[in-house]
Amino acid sequence: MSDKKPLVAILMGSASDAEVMSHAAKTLESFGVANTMRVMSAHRTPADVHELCSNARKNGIKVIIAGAGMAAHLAGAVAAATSLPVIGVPLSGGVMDGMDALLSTVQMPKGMPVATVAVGKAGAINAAVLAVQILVLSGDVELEKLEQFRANQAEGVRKSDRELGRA
Ligand code: RP5
Repeated sequence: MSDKKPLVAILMGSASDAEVMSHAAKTLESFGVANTMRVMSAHRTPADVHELCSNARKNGIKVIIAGAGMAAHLAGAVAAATSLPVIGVPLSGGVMDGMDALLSTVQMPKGMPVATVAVGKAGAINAAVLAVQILVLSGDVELEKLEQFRANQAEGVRKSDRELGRA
């Protein structure tokens, strides 16, 4: 946790989503991006979702990440309440193992976008990286940090290749 004002709000539909969504928070923190994490449900606490999201811009939030499983309407409900960029993370669980959440999150009607990332942990991490990319455009994160992250990733792949030793 930092004492900087949060730039990203991470919402999740249930406490049962917290382990996966914590990867979004950790990734943002690795870029020095202050964030807030809340459990709020499109179905169980819709008024709370609306209140937070309709006030988010004036409270200094620049991107909202919303993770939910099953009939995952959270990201769409967030998009309905704010014109800030919304990134949806579909989560697995239930009989369809994430396909239900993926389609619920990605299939928004025209004019109300939700930038939908992969199901689960990879999606939570990518949501944070995408938020960082947006925050680079707004000047809130230095481009050098993003480029370093990508260079480190490339170096990790090259190291794996060297260790495999089959060139
Ligand atoms: C969704 O339903 C939540 O995002 C969670 O992934 C799923 C199950 O929620 P719980 O029944 O575990 O609270 O709303």
